[in-house]
Amino acid sequence: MDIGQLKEYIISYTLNNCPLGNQGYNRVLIQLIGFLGHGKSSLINSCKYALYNKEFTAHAAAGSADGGLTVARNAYPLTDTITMVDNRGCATLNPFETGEFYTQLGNFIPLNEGVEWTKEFGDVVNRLEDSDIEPNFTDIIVPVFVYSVKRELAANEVEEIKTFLKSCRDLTGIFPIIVLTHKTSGAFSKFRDLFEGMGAEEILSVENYTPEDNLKTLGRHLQFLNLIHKVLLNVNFRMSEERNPRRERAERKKFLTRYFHEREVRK
Ligand SMILES: Nc1nc2c(ncn2[C@@H]2O[C@H](COP(=O)(O)OP(=O)(O)O)[C@@H](O)[C@H]2O)c(=O)[nH]1
Ligand SMILES: [Mg+2]
Repeated sequence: MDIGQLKEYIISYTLNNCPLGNQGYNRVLIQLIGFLGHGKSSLINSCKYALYNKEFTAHAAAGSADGGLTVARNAYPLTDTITMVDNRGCATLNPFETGEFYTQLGNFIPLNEGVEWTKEFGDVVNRLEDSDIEPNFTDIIVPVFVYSVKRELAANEVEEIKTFLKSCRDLTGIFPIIVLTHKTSGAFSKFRDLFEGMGAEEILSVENYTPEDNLKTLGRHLQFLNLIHKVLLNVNFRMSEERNPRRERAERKKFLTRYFHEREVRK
């Protein structure tokens, strides 16, 4: 596909055209997860820019390099079918933070609302129960893990991330696609090998468009279109089998209940 065909494929993509129809799903939710300040918001802005080729606009507010800004869990529609979610990031990946990620990833926190970090077991259970009032089960969730190659990883963190990525796979049925950001500012091939060793199937490296540097080139645009294309290939694969959206939500809820229970027991 050339760039025009790639854009057309993405923009006109609809779940209704899957071999077995939409099976009750109506949206592809690309869920961005990762540490604070690694470029999640910038990735959303870059995808919009590459897809529509208008002036570069910062739709998702990007924060400072050390902090990052996102506290609400905001959704940014890319097309009629595809939406990107800027999840709340964190500084480390301890059991507390990962629990929050799984809750966001499983769609048990509403979109476009602030995310309260919840520590106590009672609060965690209440939040899960409350999510049943207006359950969301019509999204096909695709996890994307955003990681800046400017940040070094300690050995224990590698193990933590490996476990985390595998759990994201168990929760969503898709191994998180890895996006390495700041690719011209670090040893991205080292991280490529590292993530491949953690079981990652798709690893893309990008230089995000930013307010400071948004000179568009073919190669740079393609980085982002290729990412969305990879997402849709994963969706097509899942949608080629019979699925039940309500059952899948129930499975995600069981996963979370189990996770929080085990965490509480260990505590
Ligand atoms: N040079 C460069 N800067 C980036 C890249 N990605 C993000 N940034 C900058 O890093 C800072 C944090 O990015 P942001 O998107 O807010 O991270 P988030 O917290 O994960 O949403 C911002 O100042 C961005 O402009 C990249 O690939 N290259
Ligand atoms: Mg952000």
